[in-house]
Amino acid sequence: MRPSLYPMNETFDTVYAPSSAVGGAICVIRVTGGDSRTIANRLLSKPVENRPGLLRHVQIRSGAGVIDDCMAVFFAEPKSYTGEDMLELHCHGGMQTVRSVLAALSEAGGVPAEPGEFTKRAFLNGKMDLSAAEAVMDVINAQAERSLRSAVEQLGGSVRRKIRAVENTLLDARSAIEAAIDYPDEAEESAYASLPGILRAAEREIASLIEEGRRGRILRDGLKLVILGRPNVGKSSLMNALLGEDRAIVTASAGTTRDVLDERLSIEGVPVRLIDTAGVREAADEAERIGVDRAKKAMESADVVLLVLDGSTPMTAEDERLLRETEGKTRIVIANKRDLGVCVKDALSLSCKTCEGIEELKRRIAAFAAPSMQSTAAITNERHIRALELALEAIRHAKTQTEPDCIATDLSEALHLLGSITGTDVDAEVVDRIFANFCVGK
Ligand SMILES: Nc1nc2c(ncn2[C@@H]2O[C@H](COP(=O)(O)OP(=O)(O)OP(=O)(O)O)[C@@H](O)[C@H]2O)c(=O)[nH]1
Ligand SMILES: [Mg+2]
Repeated sequence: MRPSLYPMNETFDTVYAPSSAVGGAICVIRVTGGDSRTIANRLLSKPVENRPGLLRHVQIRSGAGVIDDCMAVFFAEPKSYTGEDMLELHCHGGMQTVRSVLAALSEAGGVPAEPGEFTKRAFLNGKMDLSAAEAVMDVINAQAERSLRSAVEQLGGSVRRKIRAVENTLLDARSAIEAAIDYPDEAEESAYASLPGILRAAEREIASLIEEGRRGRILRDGLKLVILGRPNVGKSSLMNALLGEDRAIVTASAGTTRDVLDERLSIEGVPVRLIDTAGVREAADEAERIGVDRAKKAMESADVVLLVLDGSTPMTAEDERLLRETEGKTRIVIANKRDLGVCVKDALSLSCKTCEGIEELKRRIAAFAAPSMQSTAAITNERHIRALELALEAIRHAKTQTEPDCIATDLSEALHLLGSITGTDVDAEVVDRIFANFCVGK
């Protein structure tokens, strides 16, 4: 169903944009809109055939002569990504070729596309629901295998299917209320009597989607690991060992790391944000004091703290204090420098120098994310989770009401919020904001 967001008689320009990075061997330039066929016939050496989807060898021509010798494919509406007539040019990727092709497209009547305009049109033309359109950027941004799998499922309509199921429950509730409003005398015996049960079911369904979504957020945002410890125990060395590259500066003197370093990586398929911090101690100067404050702040927002000790020497008072401060957090206590000897027990013994124990650490980190990894079909988009939370509030409010009219109002609110997720009931402004965060050409 096409949402009636914009005036129905509004016609869209024919727009174009490079969809792959300029500077590679080949650059894909896409054109979408009602004039795509005219533009193709004007610029290409061969007219558009009645066999859409055929990749053909063509020359692109403008007033000055042939600009490029390349491949082109035409998709006739509605069988295209956007649902409109579309032209895709697979031209040479050099800066000047791309510049000349874009200039020719402009001369032929095209307009540069806005960010996300192709996917926005796909949504507006009913080719995909809004939640699937939003998943397109998650697919592009996915940093780990499981994140990608989750995004691909959402692209395939997993969010829409879950929302539809809850909508059906709420529609049952609404018919029960309508019966009560139409035949108030029979309300007790009618379907209205089943309303409390239906509302409880809706509440359960939405609450479990929210819970599953919160766990699944790790798939989108990464498990946040904060490396903490006193100076010189090997925190930055640990970051480098996990990353497999010399990212952080490592030196033999204490107080090397001053600021917070933030890197993304994948550990056994789990997306991770790894954060290295300044060694925690009584700071020697202002910069170090700020670094230590930042380290403590990072610790508070961590999903898992990696508390590093120097396992080759006895524990210090600072180590003891950090052990106490992180007691309530999810943490892994690490005794580093195993190659120099093992003094500290009850900790994961490893060496950043020889990499002994690093694999075991990776396994333990991945284990923390295991519950989140179960369901790659969870609703993980923050906008969707927020709408679900508000819908849950509306249902809970409905449960406290006795008048059918008031319950009906709450149900309409909940249905509106669910519709804003899939895009059947959403403001143009929200849609514009979503696609403004896309990249150009997608
Ligand atoms: N032998 C040995 N030395 C290590 C190991 N890990 C780190 N080091 C050494 O310990 C010193 C400190 O390492 P860093 O990684 O800079 O320590 P840090 O905890 O980040 O220190 P600050 O940033 O100052 O808080 C360096 O000389 C490292 O080479 C290890 O497993 N074995
Ligand atoms: Mg450091």
